[in-house]
Amino acid sequence: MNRFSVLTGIPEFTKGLVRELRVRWAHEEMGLPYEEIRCPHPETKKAEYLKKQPFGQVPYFTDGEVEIFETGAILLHLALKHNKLLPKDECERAHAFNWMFTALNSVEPFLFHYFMLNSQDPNATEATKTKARETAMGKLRVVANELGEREYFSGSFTIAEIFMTTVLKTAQFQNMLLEHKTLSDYVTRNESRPAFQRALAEHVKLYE
Ligand SMILES: N[C@@H](CCC(=O)N[C@@H](CS)C(=O)NCC(=O)O)C(=O)O
Repeated sequence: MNRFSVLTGIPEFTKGLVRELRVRWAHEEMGLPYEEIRCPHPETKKAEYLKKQPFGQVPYFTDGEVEIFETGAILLHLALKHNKLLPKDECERAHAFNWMFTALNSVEPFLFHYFMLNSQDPNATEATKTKARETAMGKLRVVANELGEREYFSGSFTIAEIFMTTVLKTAQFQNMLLEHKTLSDYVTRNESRPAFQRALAEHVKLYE
């Protein structure tokens, strides 16, 4: 049985935004059973946990002898092992990889940087925050332009869409999609998938 770590004892505002949701969602889309390993927040910084996830974060993941801890690697492992959520065609598959890494490399770090400055760093100046927001908004403009009126970035629903949706959800949370209706519709459309709804229903139990 696949297992992965999830956080408990974290603030309410993180509901729906924690990266373990990607792993749950992928399992639900692929029809794979899983077990969650609940970890109270301070426990993830202790030596025992750091053996599994050296940054002290969630999730780490195990599938038999496979023990890994990056959501990108976890979803790639699942997609390749089970031959699901990736196109068979080489060119289309390469595009799915491209959009997955766009979400993780070219968009997420900038949204996260702005989030940290804006809400977690009391010493950040207004000028620094404005600059970080502008940079992140620039990334969103590119992404919106690339999606255009299309339904998916990668041509069909692949793991790339799980990454892009969860990354854009953090932009939506920061009111950064107000001028990009196509992106907020994209998030809503993917969130309405039954597999996402099942994953979310399990995730929110962590806050009860
Ligand atoms: N690159 C990692 C990032 C993992 C990550 O940032 N996890 C966050 C939750 S979304 C976490 O555990 N934060 C708590 C902390 O850093 O103490 C991945 O995608 O798996």
